[in-house]
Amino acid sequence: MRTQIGIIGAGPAGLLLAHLLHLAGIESVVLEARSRRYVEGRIRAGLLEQGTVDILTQGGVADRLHREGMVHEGLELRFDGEGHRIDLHGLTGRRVTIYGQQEVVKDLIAARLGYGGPLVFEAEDVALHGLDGERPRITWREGGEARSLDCDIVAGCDGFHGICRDSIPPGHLTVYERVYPFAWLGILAAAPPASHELIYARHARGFALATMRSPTLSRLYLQCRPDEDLAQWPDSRIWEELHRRFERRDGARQVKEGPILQKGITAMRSFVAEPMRYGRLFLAGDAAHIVPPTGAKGMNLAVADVYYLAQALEAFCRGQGMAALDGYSRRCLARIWKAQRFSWWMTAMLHRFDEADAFEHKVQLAELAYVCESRAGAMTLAENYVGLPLE
Ligand code: RFL
Ligand code: PHB
Repeated sequence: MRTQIGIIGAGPAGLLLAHLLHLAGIESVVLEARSRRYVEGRIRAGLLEQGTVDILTQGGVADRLHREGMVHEGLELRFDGEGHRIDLHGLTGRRVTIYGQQEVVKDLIAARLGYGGPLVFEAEDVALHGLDGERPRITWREGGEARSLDCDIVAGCDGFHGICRDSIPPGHLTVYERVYPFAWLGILAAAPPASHELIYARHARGFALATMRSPTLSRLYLQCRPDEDLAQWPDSRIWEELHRRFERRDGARQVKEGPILQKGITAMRSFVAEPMRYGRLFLAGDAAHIVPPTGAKGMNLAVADVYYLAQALEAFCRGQGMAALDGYSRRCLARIWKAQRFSWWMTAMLHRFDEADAFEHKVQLAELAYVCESRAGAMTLAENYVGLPLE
């Protein structure tokens, strides 16, 4: 088999890249390790920057997003038992949209299958060969049968635990990493959201976030230990802890309880591998970088990467040589590092650090107060949260 672009991974990055290439008349094959059911059911991100919505809209895959997505113009920071609204739209003129990542993935899979684009699920033992030459080859097994694909370029969109980054020989990548001493316990519950906007709460017992998927589905997160055992968290303990962390001075209980449909623990990490390229392999999304979810940047960065990669691949496929592809990594990383800084900053400002002393604790509260009381402080949060421009 032969194609122009071999894409590893059918997450938001791989599927959107395949779609943007299709719109530009470029052929690709997408290989995914998991089943369609699994990738469509994987609950993860939920917050889309306006730039992400614009890319999906221009790509013609946002009809359902515009029908079902919830547009937000602000968010709440809660600390010391009081809420403070950050007026994202008033400050920046931009909005964000709540729409589950798995819904984006479903829409992109439907689009891909709708025009008959090759998309292989349950591809086993995917391996890359000849990346430093002009004709890279991808091999895998499908239903026990050995398969291979020759291509011009390989796009590594296989997430943090994929094989693409590890296919780069030692010594070619520089890795920057920070692992945080806590994780998030996340639940999806059949209950109306606590508020019409997201609430980011800093509490002495730890951070908590109240977000949503629809007017009847809440998504709630609690800071927990990195090695937390879910078995120690029966539903009643989760609700009790949520009520305490969102507590208000007036004693009002805002979090609404309902049947818990899903529970999980998410590790918190900052990670960047540079450059996002080796020979004819180009990395995009979580395969190259991870951010802690506090800034809601992970999926948005994946979308920005493939937007740039699709442009560079178009130039390459039109016969303009490697120049645009040579600039890909640098162009992405300039934006990625700003999102890394923002995600790290939001994480530091809102979480409980066990080793922090009384001085650091006071500084953390002063920083929150500054962000809420100063227009410049609020703007720093708002312009990063809604997404820096995609130049
Ligand atoms: P994905 O989504 O991990 O997709 C990679 C795909 O590659 C497949 N794969 C392979 N395929 C073939 N061969 C192999 N050897 C393979 N190995 C892996 C995988 O099965 C998978 O289908 O990466 P991608 O496309 O780069 O997308 C990145 C996003 O998924 C990620 O950044 C976000 O989910 C992060 N994130 C958030 N991002 C946001 O923008 N806004 C948010 O509100 C937000 N909240 C979150 C989040 C991530 C979370 N978790 C669970 C990590 C909240 C949470 C709790
Ligand atoms: C989510 O809706 O899952 C979500 C929203 C904002 C975040 C993280 C997760 O910062």
